[in-house]
Parts: sequence; structure tokens; C-alpha cells
Amino acid sequence: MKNPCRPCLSFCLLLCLVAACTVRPPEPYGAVPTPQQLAWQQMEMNLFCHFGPNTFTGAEWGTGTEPEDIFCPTDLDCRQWTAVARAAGFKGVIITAKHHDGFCLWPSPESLHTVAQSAWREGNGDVLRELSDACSADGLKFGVYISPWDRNDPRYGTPAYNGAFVRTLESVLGGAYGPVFEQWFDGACGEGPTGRRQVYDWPLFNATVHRLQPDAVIFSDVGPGCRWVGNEAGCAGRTNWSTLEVEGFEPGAGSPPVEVLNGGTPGASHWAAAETDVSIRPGWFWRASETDRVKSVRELLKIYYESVGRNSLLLLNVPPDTRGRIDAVDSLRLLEFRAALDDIFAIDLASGASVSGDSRGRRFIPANILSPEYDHYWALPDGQTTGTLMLTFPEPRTFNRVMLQEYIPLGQRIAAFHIDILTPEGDWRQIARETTVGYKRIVLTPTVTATALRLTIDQSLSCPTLSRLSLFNDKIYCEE
Ligand code: FUL
Repeated sequence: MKNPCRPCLSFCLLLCLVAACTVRPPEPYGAVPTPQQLAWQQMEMNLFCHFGPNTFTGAEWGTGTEPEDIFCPTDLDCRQWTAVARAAGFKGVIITAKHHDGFCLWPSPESLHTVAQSAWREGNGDVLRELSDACSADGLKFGVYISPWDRNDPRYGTPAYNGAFVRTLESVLGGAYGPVFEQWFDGACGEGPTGRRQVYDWPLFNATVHRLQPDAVIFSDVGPGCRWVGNEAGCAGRTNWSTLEVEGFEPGAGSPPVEVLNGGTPGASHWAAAETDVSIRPGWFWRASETDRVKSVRELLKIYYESVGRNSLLLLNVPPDTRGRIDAVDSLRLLEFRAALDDIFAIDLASGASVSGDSRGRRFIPANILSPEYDHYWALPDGQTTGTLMLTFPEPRTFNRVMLQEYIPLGQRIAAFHIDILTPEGDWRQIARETTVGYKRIVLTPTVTATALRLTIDQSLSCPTLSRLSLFNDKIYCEE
């Protein structure tokens, strides 16, 4: 006679086996990015285009009284902008649709200070139309800067302005120009203590953007989508959390201190990664007199390391000139910058290493840090907030950049780490001691030759994750 318990026993054994093989991923820790915020951060570099009356007057902040005919690009070609952006590796373009002077680069029905009142293209021009079309033709995302501060609108400083501003947003975001990946809200206001004072309805502005463009990431000093990095020098904090305490703060004068914006707040309940906006020229708008001061490749690489390499997105301003084209000097510089990045990051010197260390088991093994798939990551067991990973190379490797990537869909966790190498002579040597990682961290180290590398996580807000560790040898931007 058959034993009636046998099938039951085998089933239980099978269940135990499955349970042993299935290792759960860590639970998300604290605030995590939305899918849109993650996709936004993965863009890494976007182009900022300041363009408008200031391009023709040489001002940084127009007064709002400029005659509309001032805006007269002689040879506007947005495909030239997007061709340059694409060749240089940018993923999106953000244009100053309305800067502080109030001039609208599209025929806004809410204003009498727009391209429609200018003689440019006999009042039939629309820069947003041409740029959004060029972006879709070249596979780039399209974003808009629409300044709340408006020196032209007579309603500014009265309750009527907020409604007018919402209708302005609606005319851009309502679908006429297709999907908008980022809405840029500048917090600047130069009215001064005796000027007009507008109490902005930020909840209404943000709700309008979300209603019309649910996938748009909203930039302001304090988000909600992404935050200002706190300076215009191209420099994110060496410690840079993508979480920010936003309670009680608002864009502009009510924002947190710039040091807080620069580094974020560890463990805060809101996800608002830093965006580093910086100009390739001294000013935000094009001026002939500044063409000899376009940043060098070396300066751009420094900015790249201190923005993208410090867990921030880089929004690099390259302003079109009075023709409506990107100056040859700037476009050439961008292509040189691209060539330098391609050269530096061409060969991942970590590949082929054998990787060992603790892990929470299957699916989260140390070797995952060499996988190009972002979703293949290494993780420690729950409750374990320190640990090491060791890479052993088949032959000595020479490098000076260590690139790390946390798996941020589960939150930003790592708070302190250090890196040691084993020299061919057999000595261990520490080459870096840092704090945060985030989506991407590129650690600049001295140029070293190593037979092994050890990454030690010294502190983490919860069990750490790591999606990638890569090594590169930068022979162009060497600090030594
Ligand atoms: C600042 C503005 O006042 C500048 O003109 C520029 O647009 C910059 C990106 O943001 O706050």
C-alpha cells in the first residue's frame, strides 16, 4: 500500500526548496523616486537654451519694456540646436519660453508681449513649435522654463496674476507642443523691497502642470520633481542626498539655505534630486563679447564630475545667438566635450574582475555590480548596514575614476564608504573616503595600478544596494 503522506511530504520539501531559492529584494527605504523622476535622472545631461529679447539687447534681466520687434532672429534653425545637442549626448532641451521680461516665445493668448506682436516672421513665428518639432525629429525630450516673475504683465503683484499665469501654463502645456518632460520654475525675483509683490499660488501652479502633463518633472528650488542645486557654478555637494525636507519651504525667498539645497537632507520624506544648472558662457544669454569666454573642455569635465558624477542631473546652458543658431564656438566645444567623455568612459577596467563579498543571496550577488543592467544589483541582508565587496583583477589595472551606482528605486541609502586597492607589490592602500553615492557617483582618485580593489560600506541608512561599480582611466582631466 502506498504511504498517503508521501505526496504531501514531497510538496512540503518542494515548498521549502523554493523558499530557500527565493530571496526577497530589500524593502524600499524612505522616499523613493517616481518612475518619471528615475527616467529624468537617467537622462544625465540636458541642454538649457536662454533665448529672447535679452539675446538682442545684451541684458541678463530685461525690464519688460523692450519693444517686441527687438526679438528678430535672422536665421532661426532649431534643428541646428537639436543636432548639436544630440551629437553631444544631451537627452533633452529646455527653453526659456518666458523669461523675467515676460516676452513669450510663442503666441500666448494671455499676453500682448509675444512673438505675435513682433515683426519676426510677420507675427506668425512660434519658437516653441519649431523647437518641439525639432526635438521630436531628433529624438530629444522637450522642456520649458516659464518664469513666474514677470516684469511686463500689468497684473503682476495683484491676485489676478495667478490666474493669468495658470492660463499661460495651459497654453504651453495643454498639448499644443506635445509631451513636456520638465517644467522649470525659476524662483528669482528682483523686484526689491519696494517693488510689486506677488504671492504665488504654488499648489495651483504645480497642480496645473500635473493635470496637463502628468509625466513632467517640476523643477523649482524645492521641487516637487527636482530641486535647484543651490548655485550656478556647476557644483553639486560632495555629499548629495536626493531626499529633501520640504515642509514649510517654498521656491524663491522661502527656500532652504543653499547649503541644504546643495547636499539634500538624509532620510527626508520627499524625493527631489538635485539639478545643476550652469552656463557654458559667463552669462545666461548669448553676447558676442563673451564668445572668447566659452568654457574649456577641462572646465566642462570638472562640471560633469561635480554634477553627474555627484548624483545630480546637469542642465548645461548653451544660448542661441542673434541668428537663432548655436554659435560655432559653443557647438564645437560641445563636440570636443563629447569626444573627451567618450574617450574617458570607453573602457570599463572593472570588467573581467572576480567579485566576492557578503550578499543577501541569489539575484543580489556581488557579481551583479559588473552587469550593465541597472535592475541587476547587489544587496546586503536586511539589518546589515556595513559590508565589503572585493574585486580581484586577472592582471594589474591602472585607473583613476571609480564609478558607483546605487539602485535608487529602493531609495538612497549609502552614507559613508571608502576604497582600498592592493598594489602589485602586495600593499593595501586607501585611495578614497567619501559619503553618498545615489544614482551615480564618480570618485576621482589618484592614478593607481592595482591587482584588487576593496569597497567598504561604512554606513548606510538601511541595507545597501549597488547596481554598478566601474573603473576608468581619465588621461584628459587629471588632477595630479
Ligand atoms: C536665474 C535667473 O534669474 C537667470 O536669469 C537664469 O534664468 C537662471 C537659470 O535662473 O534664477
